Formats: sequence, C-alpha cells, structure tokens
Amino acid sequence: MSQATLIRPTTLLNAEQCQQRIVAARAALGDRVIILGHHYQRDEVFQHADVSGDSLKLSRQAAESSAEYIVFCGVHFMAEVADILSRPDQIAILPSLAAGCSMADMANLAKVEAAWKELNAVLGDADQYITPVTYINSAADLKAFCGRHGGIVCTSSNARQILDWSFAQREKVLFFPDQHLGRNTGYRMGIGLDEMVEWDFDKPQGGLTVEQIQSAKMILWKGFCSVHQMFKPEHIDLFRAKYPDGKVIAHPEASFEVCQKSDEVGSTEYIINTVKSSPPGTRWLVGTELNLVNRLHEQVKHEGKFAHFMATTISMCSTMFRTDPPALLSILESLVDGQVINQIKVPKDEAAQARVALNRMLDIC
Ligand code: CIZ
Ligand code: SF4
Repeated sequence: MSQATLIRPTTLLNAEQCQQRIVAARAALGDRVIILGHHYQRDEVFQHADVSGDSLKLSRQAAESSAEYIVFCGVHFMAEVADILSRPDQIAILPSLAAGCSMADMANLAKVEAAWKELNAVLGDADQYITPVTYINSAADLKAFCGRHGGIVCTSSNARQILDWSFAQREKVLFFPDQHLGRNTGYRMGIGLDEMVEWDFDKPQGGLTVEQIQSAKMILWKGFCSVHQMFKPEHIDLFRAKYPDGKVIAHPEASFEVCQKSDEVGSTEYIINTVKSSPPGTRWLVGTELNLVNRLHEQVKHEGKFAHFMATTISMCSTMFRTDPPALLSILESLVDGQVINQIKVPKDEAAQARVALNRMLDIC
C-alpha cells in the first residue's frame, strides 16, 4: 500500500453526505480497520467509534484487535502510543495531523534533558535519586527518556499506583508535563505541599535553589492543560449555593483548589462510571472537557440525573475538535482506495525505549 499526504476535498460535502460516506467506507473496510474514539471527541466523530475510552484503554484495545489499520480519533500522543503498543504490521493513523495537545507540548526532550543535567549538577547523580515519571500526555521521545532513566509512564487513572512504584525505586520524582496531576495525586498520597516544588522550565535550574531541590520529594514540571485550568473554585461555590445536595467531580488536571473542593477526583473513565452509577436524581457538577460532559448528560438525564459543565464559558479541547467528519472520511476513503494517509510512526529505537516505560506501567496496572 502506498503512503500519501493528499487530503481529498471532503470538506465540500454537506454534513449528511459526509456521515453517509463515512458509514459506507467503514463498511467497505470491514474488520481491516478499528476506529477508536476518545471521550473528548465531538459527537459527529465519536458516533463512528468501534471503541470509546481514555487513551490507555483505547491503545490496549487497538493492540488486541486484529485490525490492520488503527484510526485514532484523538490527539497525536495517543496515536503514538497506539503505534508503540500495537503489532509491527498494524498501522496507526491520526485523522487530523493538527490534533496535538498543548499540555504535552509544554515539555520537550531538549528541556527535560537540560533539566536532568541541572538536577545532576545539584544532586550528584540524578539517576540515583530521581524517578522520572511522564504523564501519558507527552511525546514518545519523553516516554523513551523515562525508559532510559529507570522511569515510567502514568495516566490519570493509575497515577497513584505509579507514584507508589516510583518512590519505591528512588527517593524523588520528576513529574512532567502536568503539575496538577502530579500535585493532586501526590497530596492524596500524603505528600505535603511543602515537599513539592515547581520546575519552571524557562528559568535556569527551574527557578529553584539548591536547598529547594535537595529537600523536595516531588519536582513538578510547570505544565498545565488549558481546558482544565478554566475551572475555578468559584464555580463550585456557586453550584453548591444553588444545589446544596449536588455533587462535584473533577479531573486531576484541574487545579489543586478545584480538586480540594470536589467530592470526587478522577480520570475520564472514572468520571463517567461514577456519574453513571450514582443514584437516580443526583445532580453533578463536572470539571472536564465539554463534549464529554454534554454526552454524559444526555446518557443519564432519563434517570433524572444532571451533569452540569463546571466552567461558565465554553471550554472545549480545541485540538480534539480538529478531528471532524471530513477528516475521518478522507482517511477511510483513502484506505478503501489503497492509500494510507496520516500514518503515525514512532522511530524504531525511540519506540523500543518508550515501550520499556509503558510496559513498566502496564505491568503494574
Ligand atoms: O488518558 C486520557 O485519555 C486523558 C487525556 C485523560 C483521561 O483522564 O482519560
Ligand atoms: Fe491536551 Fe488538555 Fe486537550 Fe487533554 S484536554 S488533549 S490535556 S489540551
């Protein structure tokens, strides 16, 4: 099969024609393709997913499937993980190459290697004292960095178990790129805020003193998610004032203050399962991406449950939104024509080292 980057003029179709052609192309490909849909995808794309879930669940499913083509309706790092975990003969495809993750982009290999060097200079040997932990929302070369340095990958579902493992290896953790997942998880494990420091990647030595680095247990990369930072403690106060019996659930990418004020904190899978299994009539304020919250509300409203979006402004993940029906259609119709477009292929050596860090995680949970 040949490789191409040509995008077909599918944007000229109206919405209904586009949906019909997606269904037809999907049917023509049969079980040669598996379409994965992340929870943050818009409905018009999500409805075509064979499997929906968080990034980890989807990558696992992809690797277990017999499909030749894994079409990942999500963002770039997710398709990379699918490529790394799948068999060599499977091809991972990202419908929109513009679908990145602004949080993942806040850490890059050059900056993490520079930080490691500076930590080496302060501690003597960073590899002896620090376990590097990367959130799955990161580029493959950062997962490879963790593979090389005795580190590991975590997701928002398993961050706690992964941190337990990490501290059993070495006394400190360098956690990137999301400060909030690191802080919220560490605090729930009993690590004090005074034992966590923020590594400002734009400043020499992370903007920290030698003493701060020496006494810290967790060094938190100063990255964040632009969607989850929109949620504020005031949103929770307003909701509780209006609905004193209501419940609040937030994603751990939200700030420490928001998570502290929430009744429950957890990954997208956890949020969905918790709201779905709550008693009829429960009213929830949900602090995660808008497409997920709206869909969840539609699924639970018949039981008299409500899922309210936490922010007062519309905050969607703009990069997840870049995967639209025309993009999905052009991928599928190209496959029908015998052409692969937008394949995501991690270089072999990098993939092998990243797989080490991913497998350490998969062995734990
Ligand atoms: O791992 C994922 O899919 C993300 C980005 C978040 C979550 O909590 O599921
Ligand atoms: Fe990245 Fe935030 Fe979008 Fe998730 S919601 S993909 S962390 S930018």
